[in-house]
Amino acid sequence: VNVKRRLDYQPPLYTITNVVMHVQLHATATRIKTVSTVQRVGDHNSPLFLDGEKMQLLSLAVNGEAYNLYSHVEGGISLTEVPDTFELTVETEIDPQNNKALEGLYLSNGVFCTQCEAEGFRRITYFLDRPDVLAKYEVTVSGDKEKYPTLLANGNPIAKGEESDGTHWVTWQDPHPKPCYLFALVAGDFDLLEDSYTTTSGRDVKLELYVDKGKRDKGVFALESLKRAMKWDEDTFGLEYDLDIYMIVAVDFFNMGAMENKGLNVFNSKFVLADQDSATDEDFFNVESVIAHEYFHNWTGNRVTCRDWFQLSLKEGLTVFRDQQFSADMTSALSNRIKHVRVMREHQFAEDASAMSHPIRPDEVIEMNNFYTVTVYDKGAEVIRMFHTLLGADGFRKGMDEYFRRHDGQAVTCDDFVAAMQTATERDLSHFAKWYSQSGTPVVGVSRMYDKQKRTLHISLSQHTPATANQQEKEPLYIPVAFECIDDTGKHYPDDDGLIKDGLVILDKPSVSLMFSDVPESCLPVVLGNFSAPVKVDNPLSAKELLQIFRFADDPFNRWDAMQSLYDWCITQIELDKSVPDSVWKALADVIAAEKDNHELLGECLSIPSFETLCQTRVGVDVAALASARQSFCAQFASELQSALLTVWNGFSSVSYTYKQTDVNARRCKNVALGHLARTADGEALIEKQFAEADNMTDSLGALRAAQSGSAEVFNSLMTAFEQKWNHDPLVLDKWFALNATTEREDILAHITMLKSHPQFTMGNPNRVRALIGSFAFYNPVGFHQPDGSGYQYVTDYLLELDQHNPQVAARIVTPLTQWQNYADKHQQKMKAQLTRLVNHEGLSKDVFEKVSKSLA
Ligand code: HT7
Ligand code: ZN
Repeated sequence: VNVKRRLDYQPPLYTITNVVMHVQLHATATRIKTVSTVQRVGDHNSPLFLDGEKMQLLSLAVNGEAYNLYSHVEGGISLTEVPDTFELTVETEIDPQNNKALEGLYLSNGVFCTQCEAEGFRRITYFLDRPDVLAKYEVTVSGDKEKYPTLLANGNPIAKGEESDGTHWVTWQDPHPKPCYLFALVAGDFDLLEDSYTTTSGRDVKLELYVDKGKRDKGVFALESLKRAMKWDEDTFGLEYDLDIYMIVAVDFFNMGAMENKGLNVFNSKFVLADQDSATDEDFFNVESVIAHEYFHNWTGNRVTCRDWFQLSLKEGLTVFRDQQFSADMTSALSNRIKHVRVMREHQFAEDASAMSHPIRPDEVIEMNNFYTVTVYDKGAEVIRMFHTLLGADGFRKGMDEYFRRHDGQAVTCDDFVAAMQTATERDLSHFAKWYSQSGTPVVGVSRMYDKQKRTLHISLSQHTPATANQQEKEPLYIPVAFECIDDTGKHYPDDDGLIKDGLVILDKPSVSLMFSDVPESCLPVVLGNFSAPVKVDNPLSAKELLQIFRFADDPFNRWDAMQSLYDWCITQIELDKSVPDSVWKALADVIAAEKDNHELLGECLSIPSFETLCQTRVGVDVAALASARQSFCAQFASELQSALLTVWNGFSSVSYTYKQTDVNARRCKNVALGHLARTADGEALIEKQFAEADNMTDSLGALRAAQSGSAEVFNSLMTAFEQKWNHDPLVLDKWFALNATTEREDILAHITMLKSHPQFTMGNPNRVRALIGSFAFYNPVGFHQPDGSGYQYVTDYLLELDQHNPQVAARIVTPLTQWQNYADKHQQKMKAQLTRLVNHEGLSKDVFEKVSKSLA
């Protein structure tokens, strides 16, 4: 296998400055004629290597003359003796209808659509498919007018016409040089939503949103979100849109969430279509955030792009951070922050503890598609957030301005980003930059010593990063630790030496000591406010102390986190066959009463840490034992706090649905409470009432989720009603598939087998596959980790089949199997047996091979 290494980067030997393409659409035989202006870079005689895969080469010409000094080599063609500057004409033929990998140009559901990031353009034509080759494109798309009335590509439409044979064509011109991964083409028959936006400097931009026929009304929220994102980027970063038209197309078959192609974003319809009947509050949130994410890429990704794919976090970490800030401004800061932290703890920490652990800027890659990870995206965003914390909003803005001033129109590296931040703010960020190269989750240890006589408190903060698969040696990082010291009356204390500045302690060596004089014994160190760094914390605190933090910490994130730690502690008690003290139940009832009107905090505080989060605070997890301890805590929680929970559930008088933050918070609170009440005798009636009366998907789904932990009979009858109602809507049906897949039941594997033959299920659609098989593997711990290994075997069987069609999606769903390190030996053996089966399978894709072989190494 071909391993690519970051340090082997070489600038391109040739570049392409101009591209003129003609694409003649045909379901099984699309023809593409590409005329590229090629230039030799520097003084050399090396051949010109062009990437190309899975196509037929029809002809090749240099300066208009047929050229035969080329040979097919692995992954492309090699041309010798080419002139220094010339026009290269390549004609290729591809089969979009049978492209089930959904990379390059594919035809699904009657829609032609491209996905070129990371390396899909090489499935359309032979090209220098690398992000540091930037060219201007003019693209003519032609196709059957009746089947494909809409023909789109990047940039502005400059000409169109019709032929007598029933075809028509449109020519698009994109004035901005771009790497080929941002190329896009779409053709189909859509409904169109139109709008416009005037930028601060007065440029009128046409906004166009293309959706499946009949779904216009479900696109309104996405279009409104786009305008909010455009305004926010102007206000926050001074960044305006730079073309006359911005198009978004929603498609049903898509490997990921969305794609930021210049001027022509392609979206998974799941992140565009939303209305109150069919979308939950969470769906609305996701639509707004993904719309914003792709829009923000126009500057962080498109105008300034990546030099090579190892630098992916340059655009993704930064753009995720930007969309997080936007969402926090549009909705609310606390629930957003908690959402991000859950992703980090449930998924990124798990990745970092597995053999797929990698720095946010990876060093070695076999298949680039495998590196669109929670590490590159979400830990990458946490690193950007730390810049923001350290430099302040103004310093960060200065750094961003400098980054664009230096690099607009270029393909650059993470080091270039750090350098711009550093120069603009006159800070030495060289130690901080180690976050780009070191993988693993640091553990920040907190220890304290109180001297009763002297009334002094000594607190030591230490850091340690456990070795990871790719790196044995770890160095101390530069970690901003938000810090509060509070006593049991809520009084806050400064440290003697002023090491706490603006609420932050910089932990930049193995350990740092803080001294507090003349303080009471009840003083506690409260660390990592707002999750100020992507680390785990080892701060041994009793239940009483955690409750003290909940009562008195200034930082609302810390208050929530104290409750999470308290629940984790309670579950540990149960694992140790001990009971949860009455004082805790009493305190929890007080918490609910005290925060009854603070729906946002209460909703979050009533949520018990997920099974996946609990795994990250334990080693050698015995799945059935941990799941049963969690269950039993949840059951006690419900019975001990039943009347308080009922008050919460009743507390939100249901006015008619609007997606506004106060209502979102209240609905969340109500649905979390219902989830608990499901485990009580009254649960059934409440669930049925909510399900019957719901005027929106959030409450319907809230009832169904709650029913999952109540009686099977009620659950099944509600599920049947839901399926009948929503049979026609695949996006809603995905919720139903996922609920089925995450239910605990003895016959879960037979049940999934039955669902695979549901008329709406198809292996060809990644959303369906993720809903059913992905949800099972990721979120049904008891079913997936069955003691006899049948869950692992089931998923493996499925992946072997899926891998033949769509390796990218197969490689994502294999993730839980590769994270065997966290589980008890008995699980590990059986997980590895299936991984071995996979790795030995003839014809396995390099996508799955990379993850599985690393995991077994
Ligand atoms: N930049 C986009 C990444 C993406 C992608 C990558 C590989 C294969 C398919 C893909 N679809 C989209 C999405 C984003 O981060 O905005
Ligand atoms: Zn992105």
